[in-house]
Amino acid sequence: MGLVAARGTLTITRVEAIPYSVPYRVPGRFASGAVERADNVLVRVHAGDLVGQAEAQPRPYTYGETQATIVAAVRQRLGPALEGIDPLATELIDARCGGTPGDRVARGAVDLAVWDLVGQVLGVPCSTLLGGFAPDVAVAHMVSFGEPAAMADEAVATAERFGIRTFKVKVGREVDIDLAATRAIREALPSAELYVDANRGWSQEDALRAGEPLAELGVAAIEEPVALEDRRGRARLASRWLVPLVGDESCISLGHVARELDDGAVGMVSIKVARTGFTESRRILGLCLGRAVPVVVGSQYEGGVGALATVAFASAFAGTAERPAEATNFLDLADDLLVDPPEIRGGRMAPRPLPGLGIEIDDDRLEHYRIDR
Ligand code: MUC
Ligand code: MG
Repeated sequence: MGLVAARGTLTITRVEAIPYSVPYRVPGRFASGAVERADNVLVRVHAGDLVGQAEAQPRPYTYGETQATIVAAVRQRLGPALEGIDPLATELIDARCGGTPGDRVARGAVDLAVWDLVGQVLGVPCSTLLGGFAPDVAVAHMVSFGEPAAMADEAVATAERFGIRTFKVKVGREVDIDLAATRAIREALPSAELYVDANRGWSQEDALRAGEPLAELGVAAIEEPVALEDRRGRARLASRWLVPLVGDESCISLGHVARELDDGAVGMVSIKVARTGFTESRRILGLCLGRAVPVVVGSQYEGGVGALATVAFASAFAGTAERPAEATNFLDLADDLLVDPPEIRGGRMAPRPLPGLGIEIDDDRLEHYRIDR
């Protein structure tokens, strides 16, 4: 079926939100919170016989959303707003889902599921639809809080098993512990690329104290050092540090990114498809390219379903493929919903060469882990 024939012949009939809970092998622990289980929501957008799918990860400490609010937003507002629309009309769908400042992760997942559907309708992988820049991308692994030696062991094991060479070290505790953890990983992996993420855990003084020794340890970037409200402080640190200050929680939408760039508060932007879908993430990328500000494709501890979306976006554009994408923390899960986990070889991941995102859910596992019956 060609594009012209496809348009208008298919409409979205139903949107499902299925909450599920998968245990972690290595819980995600960081300055702003913790992820002890993957209490996520599987979003399914139906049109004809096709189903677009995506995963929403609630992060109450970042967006105020919980598993329950995501389920409610999809079931009560976003799903009904999409019924009857041509799934190829992604801008119309985005407009229908907008209009509120909240529900970011719910809206991000709906957008990703719609794009998965679009790819299936057209018979093209999302990575190709979005831009098809690279066949694969290098990936970065986030190392959660633990004893410094244990964090180094985790990084070494991940490097040895998957060939990963880039690690984002969670900091934002006591500066001395942060430095000890970063040093332990640096000593264990002397040639690895390291950057750190404080998740707003430092005071301005902590950040000033940590910046120089971290640079001496060869840290390539420092993410979200201080409180969100401290816009001047962020700008001060950004102008002082020789390495870029990465905006994550301060850059959760196109408007936020514009403000942070105007403030001179960030030198790199974390784009997370889990919160801005493909539609708004692409706009954020354009804004950053227009200001010559580099981006990193970030993660919110996605499972395998989310990782496939992250890698599809990261590989689609020159501006995203040039840096390792954070797509590997599905490795921390004790189990997953996918029939086959994404593969990482030589520190790289490829989007699935299948229509849409190539998500194949294991029905038995979904039945086992869903919590709505
Ligand atoms: C990050 O970059 O901050 C922390 C919380 C979350 O949702 O994702 C992480 C990663
Ligand atoms: Mg971050």
